Amino acid sequence: MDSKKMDTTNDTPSSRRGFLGKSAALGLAGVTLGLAGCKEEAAAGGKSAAAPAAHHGTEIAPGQLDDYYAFISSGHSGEARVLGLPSGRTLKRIPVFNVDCMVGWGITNESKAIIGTKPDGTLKYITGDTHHVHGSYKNGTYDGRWLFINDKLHSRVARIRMDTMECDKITELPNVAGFHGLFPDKRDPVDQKIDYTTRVFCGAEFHIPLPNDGRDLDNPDKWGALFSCVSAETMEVMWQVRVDGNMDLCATSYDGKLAACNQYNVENAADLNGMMAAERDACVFLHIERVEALVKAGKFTTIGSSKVPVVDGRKAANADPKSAISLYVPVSKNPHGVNASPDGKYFVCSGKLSPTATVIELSKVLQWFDGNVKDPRDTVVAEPEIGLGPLHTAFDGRGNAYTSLFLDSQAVKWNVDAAIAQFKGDKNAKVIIEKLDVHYQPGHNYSSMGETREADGKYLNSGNKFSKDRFLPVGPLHPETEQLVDISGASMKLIADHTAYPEPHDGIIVRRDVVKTRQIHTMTDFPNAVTPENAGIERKGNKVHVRLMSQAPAFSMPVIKVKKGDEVTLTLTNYDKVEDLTHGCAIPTYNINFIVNPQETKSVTFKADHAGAFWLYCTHFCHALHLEMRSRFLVEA
Ligand code: CUK
Repeated sequence: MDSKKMDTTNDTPSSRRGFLGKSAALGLAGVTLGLAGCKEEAAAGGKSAAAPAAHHGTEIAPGQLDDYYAFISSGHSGEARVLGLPSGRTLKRIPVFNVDCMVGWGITNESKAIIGTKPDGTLKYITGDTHHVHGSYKNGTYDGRWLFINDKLHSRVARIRMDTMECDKITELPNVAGFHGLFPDKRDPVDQKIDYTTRVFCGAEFHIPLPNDGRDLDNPDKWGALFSCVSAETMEVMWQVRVDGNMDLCATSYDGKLAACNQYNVENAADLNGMMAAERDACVFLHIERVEALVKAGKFTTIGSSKVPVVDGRKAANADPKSAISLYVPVSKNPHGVNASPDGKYFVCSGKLSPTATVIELSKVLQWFDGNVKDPRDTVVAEPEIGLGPLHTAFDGRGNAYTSLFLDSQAVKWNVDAAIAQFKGDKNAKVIIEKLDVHYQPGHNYSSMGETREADGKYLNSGNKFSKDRFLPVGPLHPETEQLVDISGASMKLIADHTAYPEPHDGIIVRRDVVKTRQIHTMTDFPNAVTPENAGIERKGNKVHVRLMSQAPAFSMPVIKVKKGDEVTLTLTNYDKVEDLTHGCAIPTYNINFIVNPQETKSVTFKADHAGAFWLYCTHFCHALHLEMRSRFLVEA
C-alpha cells in the first residue's frame, strides 16, 4: 500500500465519549437522560481507539479499520453489499432492486418513487438480479461519487450515492432483455476535456422482438439486442445501438472513445446448440463519438412507444470502417468477460469454452476505425492458453493479469507482455506465472483499484460459486465464498475465506480514502420535512396527513387518531443530529416499517382499513428509553 494514498485521519473512529457528549447535550423532548447508546460507556473502557497497527493477513483488531471498501453485487437477492477488506466484515447491505424491511425500502413513498409503481400505487417490481457494480471515475480513477449497478432480471440500471450509500435513481431500459454487462465511461468521448464519468453503458444478453409486443413470437430470427447509453447525471437513456449477436459483459477505454461487449451468441441463436455453433464468437466495439454524431444528425429510428434514438450497429450497415460505428473482433468460442488493463492499452476477453484469453490492443481498434487495419483479427495481439473455463480478468498494475478459471477452480496469474511476445513467436516467453487453487468454481475475480489507473496490486478477491467443504453445512444450499488473495508478493497467497449470501458476481475494491461518507443528512434536502410549525394532523376529507417528528426517546405526538377508511400519509422527520442515531417507525398489522436517519425525512401512505389501537413504535435501538419510544395510533371504527 502506498502510504501517501492512505487517509490516516480516518483511523480513529469518532470517539465513543464524543458521541455520548453530543447526544447528552441535545434536549430530548423533555427527557434529558442522555443515554443514547447506553451500552457504549462500558465498551469504551479507559482506552480510546488507537492509531492503526500494521495488519497481518486479514486480522483487523477491535478499534482498527479496514484499508479498503469492497462494493459487491448480490445476484438474485437484488441488493448491493459493502465489505471491509481485508477483514471481510460486512459493513452494509444497500437495498436496490429488492424490498428491505429494515430500511423500509419498497415501503416508503420515497423509495417506491425510485423503484417505480403501477397505477394502483403498488411496486412495479419487487425482484431483481444484480451482477455488476462499478464506480464513477475522474482522471482515470474512482471519484467516490456514484456506484452504478445492473438488474439483469428487469433490465434496469440503478445509481447509488456513495456519500450516503443509498440508491437514488433507477432507470428501466426500453426494448432490452437480460441487461447484464454495465460499465461507466471514464472520459467524455466528444469533449475530451471532460475527464470524468458522464455516461453508463449497458449490454443486453437476450434477444427479444423489437418492440416486444407480441409480434414475431415464433420467429426468433427477427429478434434483436440493443446496447444502451444512460446519462450518469440524469439517468435518462440517451441512445441505443442495435448490434448483431448478443452482449454479455461490458468494458470502456480510458480515453472515452470505445466501449465493448463480449458476445457468446454471434449466431443470434435461440437454443444451446445454436449458440455454440460458431467456432469463434466476438467482442463488439462501439465508436461512441460516431454513434453520437449519427444521433445528432437524426440518423436513427425509434422502437415501439420508446422515444430513445436507436442507431444501426449491425455488420451490414457498417461495412466501411471509416464510417462504421461498430467493429466485431472474432475471439474464442463463447467468451465470457471483457476487462480493461489499467495501462489503458488492452481489453482481455476470456474463452470460457476455449482455454484461452484474447488480448485486443485498443490503438489497433482505433486504427481499424480509421481504415488503417484491414482484418478485425489484426487487432488481437495475444491469445495465450491459460487454463480451463477462463471467465474474468483482473490486473495488478505491474503488467500481470489474473484470470478466474471456472473449471479448474483456480486463479491464474499471467504476464500480458509475455503473452504478446509469445503470440509474435517468442517460444521462450514465460506467460503463466502461477496458478492458485480457489474453492471452488470461481466466477469473477477483481483486484484492489484494479479497474483504475491506480491499480495497486495488493489484493485479489475471488468470488466463488461453490464453497462445498469450506464452512459448516447449513442445509442443502451452502454459502458462496469470497476468497481473499494477497497478490503483493512474488507469489499469490490465499489469506481468507469470507462467506457471502447468494449470489455475488462482480465487485470493486476501493481504497478507503476515496470514499467520503456523510455523518448525517441535511434537513433542507427534504422538501417534505416536518417542522415544529406544521407538525400534527391535517385532514382533507378522508385524506389525513400525519406530520411527526422524532427525537430520542419520543415521537412528537403521543396519540394519533384517524378514522377507519381514511387514507393516511405519515411523514416522519428525525430531529436527532448525532450520527448513527437512527429511529425506526413501525405500525403493527399495517405493514409499516422503515427507518429515518438523523435529519432525514421519510413518508408512507396507506389505508386505515381496520379499526383498533396500534402502538407505533421505534424499531431501531436508539436510547435507554427506546422501548418507551411509542405512540398510540388509534383507528376509530
Ligand atoms: S457474470 Cu456472474 S460470474 Cu453476471 Cu459478471 Cu461472470
